[in-house]
Amino acid sequence: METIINNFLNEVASRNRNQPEFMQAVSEVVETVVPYIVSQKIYYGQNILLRMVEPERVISFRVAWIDETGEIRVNRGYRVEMNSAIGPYKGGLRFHPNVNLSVLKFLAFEQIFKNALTTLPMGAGKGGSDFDPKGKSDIDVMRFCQSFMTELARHIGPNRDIPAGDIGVGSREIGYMFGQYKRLRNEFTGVLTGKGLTWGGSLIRSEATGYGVVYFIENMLQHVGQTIEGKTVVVSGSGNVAQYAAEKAITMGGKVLTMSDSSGFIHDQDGINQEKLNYIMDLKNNQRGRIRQYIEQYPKASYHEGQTPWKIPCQIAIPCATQNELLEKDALHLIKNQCLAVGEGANMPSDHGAIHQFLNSKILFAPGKASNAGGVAVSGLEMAQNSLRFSWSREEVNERLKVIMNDIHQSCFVYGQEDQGINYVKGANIAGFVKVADAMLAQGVV
Ligand code: NDP
Ligand code: 2IT
Repeated sequence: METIINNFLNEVASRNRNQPEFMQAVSEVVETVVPYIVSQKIYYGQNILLRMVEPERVISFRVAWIDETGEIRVNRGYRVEMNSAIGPYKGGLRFHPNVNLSVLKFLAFEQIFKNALTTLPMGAGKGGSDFDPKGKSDIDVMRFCQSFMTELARHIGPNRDIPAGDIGVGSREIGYMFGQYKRLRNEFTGVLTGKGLTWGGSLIRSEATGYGVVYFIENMLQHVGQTIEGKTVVVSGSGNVAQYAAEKAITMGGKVLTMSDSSGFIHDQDGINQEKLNYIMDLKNNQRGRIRQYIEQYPKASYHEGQTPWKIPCQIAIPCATQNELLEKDALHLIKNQCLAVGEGANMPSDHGAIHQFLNSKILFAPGKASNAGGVAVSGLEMAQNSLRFSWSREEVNERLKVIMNDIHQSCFVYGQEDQGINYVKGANIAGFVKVADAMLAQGVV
């Protein structure tokens, strides 16, 4: 088995040189899916995984724009259209200086399995730019978004490819991009998700990823006779996913001790309650400030510059910032401190070593492609509402989100059974694979 896996990875690596994040995401899937393929007559010999790792289409383009001082700026834009076996390409756009093809291909690859797990008919894509919205004026962000969309518009559409937000792309950026798309096409369609509530957006979309990860953690805990109530929770990040993961954990009786940004983390031993979280939401979403400002408002808390929060003892850990933010040494701290459950809000936040430490310990570990699927799931519900020209209530969308997270947990349960309990990594990878592979087999070699 090891030889088959290594030969496969060598072949993929030789075609994707200098793409470490992409190879990391592929290896994690291959380790669990290849043994399954070998055991299943219908998949073996069809080179399905080899087809899945090759994007159907990769688009790369120049984004030239003039900033408010009159200087001409140039960024690079991308859209990776990864897989359309079960639906139109679907996935977010990331604006961050470290965006490159390796990062977007890892995200697009994970999106294949995640979108399949949601039970909704969505293929996979991801895109973005090395543009950094941090510290930019609204005018500069608008000009960049308009230039970016001027090229992207020709490649997307409500039945072809439906982008959404991700790191650095929130409601402001979606608004500017939607406005430009509508102007170019002279059509009001559901081409982007994460839209504002008065112009086609869905209730609960902003909350969905964070709420979903907490629903998933609750599912895992219930399975071993526990709940979130009364447990200590460490959250990283302070963006969209982190904010609503913290909010739901607080509502369900958890005590949230930390939040962070790329500069450091804050630790509040008394717990971040809803009032304190509202302060963080205003600081991040309106003032676009830094998490260190929390201790000016709440001086009993502490700020740890340049550090991640994984040494703080907790029962539940929810990484919600970015890839490879939780390393093997961090996993060892969590295990030593008797953490019970780790639910990934971010995409691939735990590195290879950390995942293996979690799997070898008794920790309940939910990989992002299962536990953060609530965001894209509600994007799918936004698409459905746009097609119906109707909007569902907050309760209706939230109920559907809960059912979807439950179903994902159940799929992991079915495919991830092992002697020692459920292996959620294996369960999520195989359940996602089976759905897409069956569609690819039915549609022939394309
Ligand atoms: P936001 O841009 O709203 O927030 C990102 C947060 O992560 C910020 O606190 C940011 O800090 C921090 N961060 C970003 N890059 C780094 C870095 N290199 N090192 C340390 N911290 C970093 O993004 P989201 O909350 O939307 O996304 C967070 C994660 O969740 C990503 O992995 C994303 O792919 C994933 N995700 C998002 C979904 C969504 O619906 N939005 C759905 C599913 C997954 P700073 O402000 O200092 O940069
Ligand atoms: O990683 C993700 O699933 C997202 N950023 C959300 C994608 C979407 O289309 O809502």
